[in-house]
Amino acid sequence: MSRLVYLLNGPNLNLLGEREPAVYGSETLADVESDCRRLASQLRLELEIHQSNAEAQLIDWIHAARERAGGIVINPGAFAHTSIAILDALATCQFPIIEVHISNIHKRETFRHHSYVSLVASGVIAGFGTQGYQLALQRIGRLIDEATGNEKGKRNGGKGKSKPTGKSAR
Ligand code: CA2
Repeated sequence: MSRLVYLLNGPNLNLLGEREPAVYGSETLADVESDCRRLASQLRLELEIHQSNAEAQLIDWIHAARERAGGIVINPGAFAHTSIAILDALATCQFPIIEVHISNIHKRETFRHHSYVSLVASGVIAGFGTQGYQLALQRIGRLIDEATGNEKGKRNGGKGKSKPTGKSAR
């Protein structure tokens, strides 16, 4: 499995750090991206990072990821609540998808409580601020490790893949 992870951000997230700091914090998207690049290299993940305000562009990147990547971390922005097209594109992917929301969408307006993307996400992170992206990267790194039988992923899932030691795992 590829260790390439697509980190996708949807509409208006280019404004991060510029407005509404009470909801979305004061880090800019560039800050988030450089934090994620640093963490990705520690996790031996390759990152491809994109943001768009356009649904079609996000779908094209999901299609590209489908061919090349081992996972997607996506903050779909408001498209989480509206876009069956993004759901359909993600549903074609055979690898883990982690959905991130900076704010706790369940504490906000009821129209934000439902996410189409959650239907295909391995996990959802919401309300941890921009730290959520790093938590998502750690999780997707673990899932990729488990799928490829790498040491870090062997805590539970790698039974039978490690060298026999003569000692019981329990
Ligand atoms: O909490 C999140 O990450 C959201 O995905 C952000 C979306 C919102 O529609 C979702 O319900 C939850 C909105 C992104 C708007 O980003 C801005 C950032 C700074 C200033 C203004 C908007």
